[in-house]
Amino acid sequence: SVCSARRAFAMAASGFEGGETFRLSAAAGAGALKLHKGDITLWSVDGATDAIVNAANGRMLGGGGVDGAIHQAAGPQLVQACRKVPEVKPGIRCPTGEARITPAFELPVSHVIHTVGPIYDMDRQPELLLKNAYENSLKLAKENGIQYIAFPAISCGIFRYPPKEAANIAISTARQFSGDLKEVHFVLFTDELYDIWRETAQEMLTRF
Ligand code: AR6
Repeated sequence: SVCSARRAFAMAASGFEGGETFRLSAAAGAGALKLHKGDITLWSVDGATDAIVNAANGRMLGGGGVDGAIHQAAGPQLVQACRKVPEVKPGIRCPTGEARITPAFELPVSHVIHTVGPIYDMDRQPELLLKNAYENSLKLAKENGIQYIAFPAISCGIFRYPPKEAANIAISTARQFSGDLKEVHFVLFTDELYDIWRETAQEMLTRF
């Protein structure tokens, strides 16, 4: 279709083949951490069980930022699948720091993992909540046989988390799951975020 041709072109142009690769730990069989600049809705690993993570809100019915982009690219079936996720309290399907999984519909990946990061200036213990969002996404991935996962910079947009602190939490949490997934990717939307993630990875990890 025109749509998939456009997607294939955008994929090639978005440089997901390149990026930078680090070892998640020194242990034998440890997975890789890969960094890319680009649009997460275009990311996938050919032929693999793969997931992108959505920086959603508790209602899980869409929004702005990466959430809007993911719903737009997945098509209207995604919001229908989200509506079927049970509410844990009125209107809330995914409390802050938790994660939920759905199919990915028109996206090139097999699953979407929806998580909710903290609102930096409003939620108490934002460090713990951001760590929980990454950790619960990675656990859910593992439970669902996902071997390749891509995260955006959760909470670093509308929720205003300071990016350097967010990068420390994101990468140190990914490192704790070094044996469980083949690859953990971060797809950063801006040069600034990409540079911060790269510097943080250089401080914490070694290159392959
Ligand atoms: N690919 C990768 N990253 C993206 C993309 C994209 N296509 N689009 C934006 N980003 P945000 P939050 C980056 O605001 O701070 C929504 O309304 C963006 O530059 O999307 O967790 C939800 O419904 C930023 O670095 O998420 C919630 O209500 C990062 O993704 C709320 O926003 C996250 O920014 C969540 O706020």
